[in-house]
Amino acid sequence: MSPAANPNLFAALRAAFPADLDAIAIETDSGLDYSWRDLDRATAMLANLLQSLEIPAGSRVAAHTEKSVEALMLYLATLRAGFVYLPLNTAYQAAELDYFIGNAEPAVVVCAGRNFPWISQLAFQKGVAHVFTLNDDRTGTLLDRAAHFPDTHEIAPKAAGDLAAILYTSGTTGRSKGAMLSHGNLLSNAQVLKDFWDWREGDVLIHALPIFHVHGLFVASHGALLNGSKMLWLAKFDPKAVVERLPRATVFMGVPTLYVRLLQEAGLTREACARMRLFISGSAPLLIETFRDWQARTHHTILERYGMSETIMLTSNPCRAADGEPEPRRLGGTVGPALPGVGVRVVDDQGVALPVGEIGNVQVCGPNVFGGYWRMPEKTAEEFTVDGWFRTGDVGRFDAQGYLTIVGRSKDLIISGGYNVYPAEIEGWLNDMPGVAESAVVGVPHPDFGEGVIALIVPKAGAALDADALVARLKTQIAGYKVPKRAFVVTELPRNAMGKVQKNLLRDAHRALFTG
Ligand code: MCA
Ligand code: AMP
Repeated sequence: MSPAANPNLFAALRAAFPADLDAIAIETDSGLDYSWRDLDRATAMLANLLQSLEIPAGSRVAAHTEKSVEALMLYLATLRAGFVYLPLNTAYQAAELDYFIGNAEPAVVVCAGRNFPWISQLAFQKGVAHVFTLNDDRTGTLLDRAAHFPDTHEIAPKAAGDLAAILYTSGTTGRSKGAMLSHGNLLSNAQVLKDFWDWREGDVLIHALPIFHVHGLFVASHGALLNGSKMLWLAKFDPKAVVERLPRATVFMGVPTLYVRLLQEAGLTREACARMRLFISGSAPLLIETFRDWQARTHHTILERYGMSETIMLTSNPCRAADGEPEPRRLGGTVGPALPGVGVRVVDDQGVALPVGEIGNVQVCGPNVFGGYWRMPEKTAEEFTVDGWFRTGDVGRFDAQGYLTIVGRSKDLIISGGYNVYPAEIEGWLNDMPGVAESAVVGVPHPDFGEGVIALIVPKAGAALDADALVARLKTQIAGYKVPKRAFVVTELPRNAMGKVQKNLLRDAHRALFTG
């Protein structure tokens, strides 16, 4: 099948490789250069390996691997071979992995060698047929095995609606849900962004985000790959390393915490950013102070955009200036208008569209919107309206120019440093601890993470609780970024007449905890 006729996302990415396959595609912070030919050959070998396993069509390939170019290649190879990629944050511990592996039932799990003993045990118990290792220094059984396979591979034919990836997003109640994204969802969004963000010849992306989530794996990587652009690859965000690379780059993407930390670098100057074309922020609200400080320091205006795991990108401030205007109209505090082809509406609780300026529920539709939650038809049905719009759980308003401002969330969600933390999940863990009667987890302003997670814990009658000890215990159970930065033992939680915990009062009472 010709690349143009194959809706496999990898076919489109491969077709965008530059003619000179020996040009550098990725330059890493450990001093390695990968050419486009390297990407092509290594993904072919990995795809051949995956296909040799004779796993059924639609099999999931789960990756719990540190950020590395080889981990990116595993993602691309999974697409190439026609399987379904399931990225897992390496901060997840045993209980979290137990759930994801049990729910997604992957045929293949790839993990770091040092985690092989516990992850393989867990995976084999759940019936996973193949567990490989992949370390961040190009070692491990995955690459050892792939080395025996041919370095050419016919891209698997796929339909646009076929599943390409599953991204778990935590549920407000109950367990995490796997958002099912198709080749068509990912490719249509990547193509829209290529045009909307004006990707052009000579662009160079600093890739400093993790590759377990939409922002780093899809928005950043697809952007560069679909434009045949070089990436300056950082295995971990390091503000000094970013500043050092700015003079050789044109595009940077980050969550607000990255911008806050970059502003603390003396080397972040107008001169250092002279070649830069575009700074993009998303995944969490960018404070207007950060937006303004960035403008003052670099003379660049950050472009803020908005998206979700279920939908990829939805809205964006403009990249280009409109006809007759000297500058692109990027408004701080807003996430811009709906992207081309994406429907965004603000409705009241009855689903009636609200006029400009009024605050309501944000609902969306478009070719980028996912097909549903993995094996959760009831949850899927709940989150879509009868006329097919997805309820984002975000609350916002439009201005007269069609710019959306996100003013809050109807879902009980904390976003800390760009990572989502669901209070219900943390409260569940705390409530299970001996001596705990109940707990409430809220987010309060944090100068680095945007929101800082805190917990208020009520002891059972007669129990003496040590909040720090409970936090220390939580750290051994769940991903570190979810663990409350502070916890307090309290005698009771404020409740309204209906008996519901008044989290707004808790947030107000602790508003200045991190910011003074
Ligand atoms: C790390 N820690 C955190 C966070 N990250 N605590 C709260 N919030 C966080 N985000 C804690 C660790 O548990 C650890 O705690 C300590 O900080 C040091 O860990 P380390 O990994 O060294 O931290 P770091 O390198 O400083 O990480 C901060 C970070 C990182 C660079 C801001 O969180 C990050 O890369 N965030 C980006 C997330 C992202 O890509 N989100 C996109 C989601 P201890 O010392 O106690 O053990 S996609 C999305 O949201 C949608 C679709 C969209 O619109 O893009
Ligand atoms: P996730 O579940 O990780 O996909 O997170 C999606 C959520 O992140 C959205 O529903 C929003 O609440 C939030 N989000 C993403 N980008 C922005 C932004 N620019 N401003 C405010 N919130 C954002």
